[in-house]
Amino acid sequence: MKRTPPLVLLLTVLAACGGDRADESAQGTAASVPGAGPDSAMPVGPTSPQDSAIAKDLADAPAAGVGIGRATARMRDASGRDLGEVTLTETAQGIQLAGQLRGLPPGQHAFHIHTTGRCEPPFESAGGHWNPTNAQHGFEAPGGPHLGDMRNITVGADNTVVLRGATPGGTLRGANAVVDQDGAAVLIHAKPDDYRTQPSGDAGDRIACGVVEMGT
Ligand SMILES: [Cu+2]
Repeated sequence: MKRTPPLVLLLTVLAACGGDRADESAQGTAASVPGAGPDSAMPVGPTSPQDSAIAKDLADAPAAGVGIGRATARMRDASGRDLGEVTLTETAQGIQLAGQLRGLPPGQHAFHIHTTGRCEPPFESAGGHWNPTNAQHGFEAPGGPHLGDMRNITVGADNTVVLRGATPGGTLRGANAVVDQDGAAVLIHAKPDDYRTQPSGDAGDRIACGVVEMGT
């Protein structure tokens, strides 16, 4: 590879100054990500509004779990296509969810835990929202939210999303356990959750589903 010291020096200096454009250029030079052009950056970064909302949800939650459990949900669309995996980790404040999914329509989508661990298209088999505390649906509803309510996810133009979620007060196997006799499922809907319409946020069709499986 032909080296061009003046450019490298310039990039180094700009990166050291914290210039965003220089950072992007330097990263693009250092590591080429297949299929990742300048317009396909992940929309949800570590400092997104969604992350801030999740952090606040958890900070406001009373201690719930003991932080020992881990589970996964293999997400599939109605045709059975594998979209990726969501990991559920029990923390002292609740369950945190994380994953990278592909093959979803761009835009905002509701992201919930539903009460039954059955994913038979069109996924009505997963039942309603996981709601062991008999709450109202939605972050903005009086008496809400359900334990299974999570913040909307935003899928990028490249049909992928790095998602995060949290269910403050929930546990995998302790009090208000998500993994009960009939299990549970992680669901993604066609539309965003409006955080207030009963009983499920006017989120539309169920477009992806994954049965929650406890880790070993
Ligand atoms: Cu749902």
